[in-house]
Amino acid sequence: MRVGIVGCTGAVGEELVKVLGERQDRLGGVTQLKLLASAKSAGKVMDAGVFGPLTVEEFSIDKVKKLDVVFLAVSGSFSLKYAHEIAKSGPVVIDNSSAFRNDPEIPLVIPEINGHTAKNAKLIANPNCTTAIAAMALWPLHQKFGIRSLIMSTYQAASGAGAEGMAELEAQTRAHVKGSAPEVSVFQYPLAFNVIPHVDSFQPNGYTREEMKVVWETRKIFGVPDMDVSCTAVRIPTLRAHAEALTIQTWAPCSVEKAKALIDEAVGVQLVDDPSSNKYPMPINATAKFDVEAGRVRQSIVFGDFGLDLFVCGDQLLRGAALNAVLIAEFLHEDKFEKPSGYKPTVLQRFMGASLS
Ligand code: 11C
Repeated sequence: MRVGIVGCTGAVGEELVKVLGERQDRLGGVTQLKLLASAKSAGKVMDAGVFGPLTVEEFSIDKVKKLDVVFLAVSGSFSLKYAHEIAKSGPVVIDNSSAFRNDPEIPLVIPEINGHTAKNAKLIANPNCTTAIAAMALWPLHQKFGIRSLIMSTYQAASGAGAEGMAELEAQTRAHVKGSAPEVSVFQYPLAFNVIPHVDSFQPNGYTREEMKVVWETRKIFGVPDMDVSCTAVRIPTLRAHAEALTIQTWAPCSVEKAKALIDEAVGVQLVDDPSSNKYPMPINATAKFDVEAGRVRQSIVFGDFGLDLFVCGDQLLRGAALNAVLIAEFLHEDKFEKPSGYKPTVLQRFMGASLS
């Protein structure tokens, strides 16, 4: 497979190079890897691991049209301008930006959940990290119990703001230790020793765009346009793994034991749930791991037999970006597009649900 990465010098671009190196066998081997970026980075030599040192080239359509897959790890405005043109010129485009996620014509894909929607697509959107990490733990529960509503609170790492965000957190932490004033440019306030309930721009409804991405994207990936979803997104001073507290209300009765067994069996999620020995998901352990960690599973006090609380952590740059994108390419290569069965609430359940709320 001939592969290109546009935006190779960013935090996600660098992870794409590493993940491709690790998993290239699953793509039938990567015979050519082209690293592309803006004119500013062109000429830079990058250590591309198993692919050796590679020189970054300035992006142009001509340079990508003979490739099989092009990953875009660039801004939404770049994707809007070039993604369709690249796809028309030949390669399949897997776009990590938010540009096309809400476009009904473009599949938004987590391969383990809705890979079938990518069949024959030339342009595929990769979800927001916050959505993808939660979805991995929620999907097995949704298939069995049917998620009627989801309430999420997030604890998001600095890497969500790219390599600059991580560098700013590290610099602020060093400044704090030295007793000097923190410099702030990426985040709205100092992030070190603080939490900031503001990720992305505020929307007219008072939610942030990050919070609304969780609403829009979860509905689209699960194929449930009327799922009730609400999110409060908060930036915290961790480096690269997001943590999320999830509360679900289900259509069918659920139990902690069954939920744990379902998470344990699911691909891409690891059950970490043994409170008696202080084992639960944490960013420090989820960092650099392909699997999302899920644990602290409890029967909901609010929703009783029809609800659960849980806590998840996932590497923002991997399941939240680079790994998911590479898994999409693997899924296309494998060419298996069975549609998984989701839970369908009965008419009676819907009627009873409506009369209870
Ligand atoms: C953050 N979730 O943590 C964002 C980063 O829509 O792909 C990813 C933004 C996106 O800041």
